[in-house]
Amino acid sequence: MKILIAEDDPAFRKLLEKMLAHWGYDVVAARNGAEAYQILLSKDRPSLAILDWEMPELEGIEVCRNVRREIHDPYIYLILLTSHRREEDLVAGMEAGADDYLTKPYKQNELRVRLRAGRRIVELHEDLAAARDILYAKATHDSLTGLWNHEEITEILARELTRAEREGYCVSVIMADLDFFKKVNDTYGHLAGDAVLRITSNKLRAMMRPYDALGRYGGEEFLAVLPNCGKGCVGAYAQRFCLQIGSHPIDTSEGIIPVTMSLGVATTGRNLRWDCTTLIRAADVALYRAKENGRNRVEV
Ligand code: GH3
Ligand code: MG
Ligand code: MG
Ligand code: MG
Ligand code: MG
Repeated sequence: MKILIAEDDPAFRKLLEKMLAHWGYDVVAARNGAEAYQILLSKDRPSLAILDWEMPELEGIEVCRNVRREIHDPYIYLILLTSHRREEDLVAGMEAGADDYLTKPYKQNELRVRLRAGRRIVELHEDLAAARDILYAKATHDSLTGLWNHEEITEILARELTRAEREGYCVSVIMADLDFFKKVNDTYGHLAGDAVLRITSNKLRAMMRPYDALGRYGGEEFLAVLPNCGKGCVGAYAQRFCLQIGSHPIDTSEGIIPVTMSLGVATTGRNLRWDCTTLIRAADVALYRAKENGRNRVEV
């Protein structure tokens, strides 16, 4: 584990460095508080820090305050190591954000086990962060296709509409639905149907700009959110989708499956207030028309 030592006394710093390296830590050293804080702000920051109190430029206690104010993730475990031995100092140090407080001259074994306790806290934070990331991914993505799920793509659309109104550009959506998909399942089986959904998702995603969003709106329905894309732009987009899906049958373990897609598009006006429901409903109406007019086509 990476550890920072901030200490202005060169001899004491060297001693600490050697000892921590001997205990297996990956040691980074700073000669003053300002340098220490810069290191803690850096991308590859240490997750443990031992800070002297009295240092030039920035005191250890100030480093604690800055870290707690500015850096929340990942957690940095802070230990003040100081010759300030009064109870008020300990209270002030811990109130400034230190996790632990040790006085000089320190006892080697005590420092070693206190660091171990710090490591446990850091590891707990890391586990929590990983669990949080997994939960977030699960809560926002569709597990079959990896696309945004219904709730998230709707949220994304709502956010884009707010931003578009503020910044004065339009937003378009495409509602795309695979044609006669029930028949694909009936003919080739559900696993092949799943493969078709996955491959179709990948193909659509690959055709989009990085700032567009694609979600699985329902079973075999996809919703594309295209910020800063007007009527002409969305029409061309949807035509490309339609052509790409309709002219390239999908290779699955159950055989080569021809599929087509019907698409409805809708675009916000520049000055009217548009909400999610209105825009999705408009795209849905257009999709319904595409189905009625023979499928494998785009309607506005
Ligand atoms: P249309 O052209 O009118 O859209 O006909 P359709 O058969 O595609 O539409 P319908 O709504 O009748 O049927 C949708 C089918 O999509 C039925 C359902 O079993 C299938 N489906 C929905 N989600 C999944 C899925 O996750 N995997 C598979 N394999 N099939 C799915
Ligand atoms: Mg000092
Ligand atoms: Mg369908
Ligand atoms: Mg249907
Ligand atoms: Mg459908």
